[in-house]
Amino acid sequence: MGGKKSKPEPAPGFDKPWRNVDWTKKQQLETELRAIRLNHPQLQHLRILLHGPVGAGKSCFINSVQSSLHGELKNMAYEQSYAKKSFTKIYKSYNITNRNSEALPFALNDVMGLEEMTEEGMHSDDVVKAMMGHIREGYKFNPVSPICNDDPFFIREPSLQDKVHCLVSVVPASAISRMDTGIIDKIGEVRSKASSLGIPHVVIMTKVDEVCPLVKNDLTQIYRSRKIHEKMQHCSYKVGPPLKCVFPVCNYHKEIEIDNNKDVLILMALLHIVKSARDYVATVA
Ligand SMILES: Nc1nc2c(ncn2[C@@H]2O[C@H](COP(=O)(O)OP(=O)(O)O)[C@@H](O)[C@H]2O)c(=O)[nH]1
Ligand SMILES: [Mg+2]
Repeated sequence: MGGKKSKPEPAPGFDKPWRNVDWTKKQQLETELRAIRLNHPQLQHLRILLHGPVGAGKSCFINSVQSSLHGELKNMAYEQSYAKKSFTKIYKSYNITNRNSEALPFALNDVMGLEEMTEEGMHSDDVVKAMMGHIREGYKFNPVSPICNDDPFFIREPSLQDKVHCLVSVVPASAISRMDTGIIDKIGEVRSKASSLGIPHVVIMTKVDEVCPLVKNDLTQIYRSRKIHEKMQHCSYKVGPPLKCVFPVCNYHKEIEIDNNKDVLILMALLHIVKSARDYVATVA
């Protein structure tokens, strides 16, 4: 009985980080974001669509981006303290500004949580329609039926400005391993449409603090943590994009002060998203 030899546990951290992060480069990231140019007469800003399960941290990510860029905590998108029902039912676009109140050339769009759409309700149809620019801001999502072509919020012939230029799946590190296959399939449907249109797809992995004590204590350990590496691989495998398009972040969720290390991870992810969107727009000009 009990003759099992226990294998020695691998150390929780790699000797060296597997991605390089300069934790002093927050200002440089802000400067790069401000310097993004679209060179496109039809476009005022790039449109980035966030989607993912209820409670993944989509609203929190929008607020975290705005907080990082303002140097103080901001609450523009409504977060909820329990992840039961999706709060976001109205299709809304958040324009992003910096601390000098300059509008940055991108907006983050928030849709309802994926599990709120019923199995028969055309699955991820509304997310795909939003991605293709058919849904006007202010539309109230109906969980049981997707938008109809004669709805006043339906845009028949979307302009490049109405369309989405980068798709972002927001996935919590703490739930990726046991995420419902129904949700994974819905994300997969949206991804395959994005890929057929050439729209880039990025994954934001939130709640890294909930899966690794090393990282919870010190965010600069993020790329030394085996746990985080493993969760990022899960995200890549289950959601689809390669590992280089998966970005771990820790949102502002309980703190009341700005944190340089959170900001660096959030702004690195944002810069990658915005550059992908800009490059996509350049190809469809
Ligand atoms: N620990 C932790 N909690 C988070 C993080 N991001 C979001 N949350 C919490 O997760 C809950 C749901 O977040 P919310 O942004 O409303 O999710 P949404 O449904 O995707 O918009 C809130 O209670 C947040 O405080 C994170 O990075 N770490
Ligand atoms: Mg939300």
